[in-house]
Amino acid sequence: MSKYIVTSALPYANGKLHIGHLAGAYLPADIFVRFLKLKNEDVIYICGTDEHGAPISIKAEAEGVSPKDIANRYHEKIKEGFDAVGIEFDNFSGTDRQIHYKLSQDFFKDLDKNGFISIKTSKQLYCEHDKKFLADRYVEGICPFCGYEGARGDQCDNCGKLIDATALIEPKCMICGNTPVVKETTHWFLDLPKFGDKLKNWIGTKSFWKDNVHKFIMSWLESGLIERAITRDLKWGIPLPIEGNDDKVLYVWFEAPIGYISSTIEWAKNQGDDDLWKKYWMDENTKLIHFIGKDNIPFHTIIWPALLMGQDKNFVLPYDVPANEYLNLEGKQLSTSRNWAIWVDEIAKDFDGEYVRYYLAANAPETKDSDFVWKDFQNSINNDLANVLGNLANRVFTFIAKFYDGKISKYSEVSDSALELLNSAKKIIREVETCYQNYKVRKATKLIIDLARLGNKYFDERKPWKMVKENKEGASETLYVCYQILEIISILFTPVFPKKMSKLRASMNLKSDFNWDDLCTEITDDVTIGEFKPLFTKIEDKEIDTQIEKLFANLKSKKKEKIVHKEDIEFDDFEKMELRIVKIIEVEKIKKSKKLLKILVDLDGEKRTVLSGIAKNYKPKDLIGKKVVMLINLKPKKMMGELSQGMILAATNGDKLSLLTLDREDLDIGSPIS
Ligand code: B3M
Ligand code: ZN
Repeated sequence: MSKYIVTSALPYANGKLHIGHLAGAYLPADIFVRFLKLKNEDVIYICGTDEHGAPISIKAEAEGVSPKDIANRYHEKIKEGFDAVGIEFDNFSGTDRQIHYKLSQDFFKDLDKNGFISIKTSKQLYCEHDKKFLADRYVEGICPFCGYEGARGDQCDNCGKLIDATALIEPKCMICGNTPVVKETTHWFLDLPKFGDKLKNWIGTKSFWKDNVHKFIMSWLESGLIERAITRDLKWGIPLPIEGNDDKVLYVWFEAPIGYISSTIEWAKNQGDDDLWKKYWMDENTKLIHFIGKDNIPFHTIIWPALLMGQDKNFVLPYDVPANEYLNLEGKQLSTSRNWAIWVDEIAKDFDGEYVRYYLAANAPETKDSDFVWKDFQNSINNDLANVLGNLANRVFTFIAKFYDGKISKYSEVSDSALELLNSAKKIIREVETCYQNYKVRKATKLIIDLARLGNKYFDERKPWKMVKENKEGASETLYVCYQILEIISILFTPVFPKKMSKLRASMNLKSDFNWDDLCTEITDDVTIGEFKPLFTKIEDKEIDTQIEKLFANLKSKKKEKIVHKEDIEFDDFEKMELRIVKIIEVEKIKKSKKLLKILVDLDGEKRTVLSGIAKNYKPKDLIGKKVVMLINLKPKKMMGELSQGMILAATNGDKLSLLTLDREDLDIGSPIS
């Protein structure tokens, strides 16, 4: 028997859960854990809220409350969301707790003692309006790797690459919307390159990891490991355990994964055995499995393992990191800020929480992004569940009650068609087991519904409604076999439908304490059924129409930014800028970017290349020949692999954009602006 620690990414305590969270990191893990528990494996399922970092303090500032208030509020709300859809952790903690502070600081101290930390002065973005260094999510801009517009100060959500905030194109302060400046500050860095060989060897043993995860790490390793700042100039967080420097806090991604351990320590204490956590975390045979969304891959496969490797204690390293892709909504990316989302507490109020589990399991974004479509949700509940599985259960119960007084006996001789069905069932059981074991929930659900379909087909072919009149014994064989199929499904589907399957089993008079080994062996010669209520009710069109209306009604359009004035400047400051008229001579699209164009300009004989974020507003051919205003002496910057030598000026309100052009065509190229 193996020991397992299964974790799901710690959700930020700055908002409620939406279905995208569920589909990516929680439901697949919950199903996996329930499966392991059915197999009598020794498994603990660990999670908690991620309560530090910029997302929480930004929200707190916006509302004028303390970060702790925000963390507490959303810790509760997130828990309610999980309860509503039956995500059951063995422990659900939070990172703003004493145990976690101490352990995180110990982690830092061990790394420091073992020579993996260095102190460096580095350049960071600073907002002069808010008097604040803009760490992580305090700043957004265009990703320098893929051109995505909403990239954050530490990572791009689109390509997943980790970003140094100063490399962001067109950075903006998330508090006031102003453009930050670059300022120096001191930080503590994790010396990742020192772990290079060890990480490579370890990852070399992980050929069984999912393709998307493997590819991501390989490209990361190829581009070379660099030192990463693990402290931040923020007030909210775990103080750096170095005397005189407690105005710095540990970077949220340094300490959050340590939360997996601190939550386990809390669990052990609650179990009344303080050391119990060590039996899991310090046994090299434990399988540590992290379920995450794809944006969390680099943290879990490189940085977190390095943190573990740098400890004096012998912690187990991740065994597997099944990362999922994203769930879209009605064909568009989920967006919490625009409220293009379905919130877990809301959907679970309007529909059975297990319908949500089923639909998200059947459409899990395992190998590619998948889509939540309301009509499709309705169809899969009405067709797969009500018409197929629900129908099989209904007819079996109705027949046994009506013609056999609720009691039938095992067949003495089994017909060929029954044998065929039972053999298919055995094969499906093996396949479903492999699927669950390998996090292939999508396929598992499909196989189980297929089994119910086979059951219905067999029932239709045997026509027990006719046979019961001529051959009561033969008809009872049909019912007994279908009852067996339902018994199998009641176990196979337990990880997805814990409540419904337990109800079904109660109606079938099957034991409530069961496990995977009971498959096919638990039925006795005689079976008696109990009271039965249909398992699934169909969803009406109007229920779905209401949801679609609600979705669009709540959609927020992008906010217009308020005007924030900058500090006064001297005339000299203005004079430093070399602004001139240039003429656009060539324009090319940049393949990977929707926003940027590569523009070649003529500056009175001198040619310069500029990358400009105007692709959404201008077609390349319409730009050729235009005379525009350009900032000439802006330091050249490499973006998306190209060197941009200056900046073409434009006015914009976010959506609309206009280049600054001339109202006299005969002005010479190169003319200065003053
Ligand atoms: N709090 C989740 C996110 O990126 C992040 C996960 C932490 S797991 C240690 O939204
Ligand atoms: Zn990117």
